[in-house]
Amino acid sequence: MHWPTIQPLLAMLLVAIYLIQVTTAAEHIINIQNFAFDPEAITIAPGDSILWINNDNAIHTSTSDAAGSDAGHLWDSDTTDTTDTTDTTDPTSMQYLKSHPILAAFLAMILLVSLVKAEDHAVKMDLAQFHPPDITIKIGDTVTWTNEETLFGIPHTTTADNREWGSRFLFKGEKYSHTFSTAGTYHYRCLPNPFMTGNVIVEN
Ligand SMILES: [Cu+2]
Repeated sequence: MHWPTIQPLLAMLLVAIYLIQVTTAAEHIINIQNFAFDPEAITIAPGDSILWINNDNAIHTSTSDAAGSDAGHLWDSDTTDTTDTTDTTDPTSMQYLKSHPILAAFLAMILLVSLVKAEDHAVKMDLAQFHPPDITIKIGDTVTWTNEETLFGIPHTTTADNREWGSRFLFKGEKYSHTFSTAGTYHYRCLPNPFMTGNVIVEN
């Protein structure tokens, strides 16, 4: 498959992975009761959150033992909020996206934009005809004409009746491209072969 064909599939796959990752991020609750954590031990996935709730009348904190490289605690409810997020294992890139939903959403958006990206359409010049003679495209798309003439390799032009575009004489193997920014039907011809005509229909 060539790249423009793969792009939408790739984008859909990554958006699907993103949605699965985002919807599987869990929040766990640890209750503080009778001077104890309940549960005392908990297993979570990278990207998950833990919410500690104090049900005692006494004041408690949730403070990690482990000192970081700058001698700080990984989390400490005394210095931050009562809620904190911890990653106790090295997250993979996908788990990283899971714990950074805004970044993941941004990447998903870029991929979606690539879906609606402008396309390039090919029109062949052969046997003194345009193939296909009529082509329907979207605003922003490009048409590329290529002389693939099998009849003595005679040269052709692609020339709009309204002169919006006009190529020089294209010899066998040569190309000419034009990008369309306005909707409409564009009739065009080959100057040395006036019977050789085509239409580009540009839709919104
Ligand atoms: Cu021609």
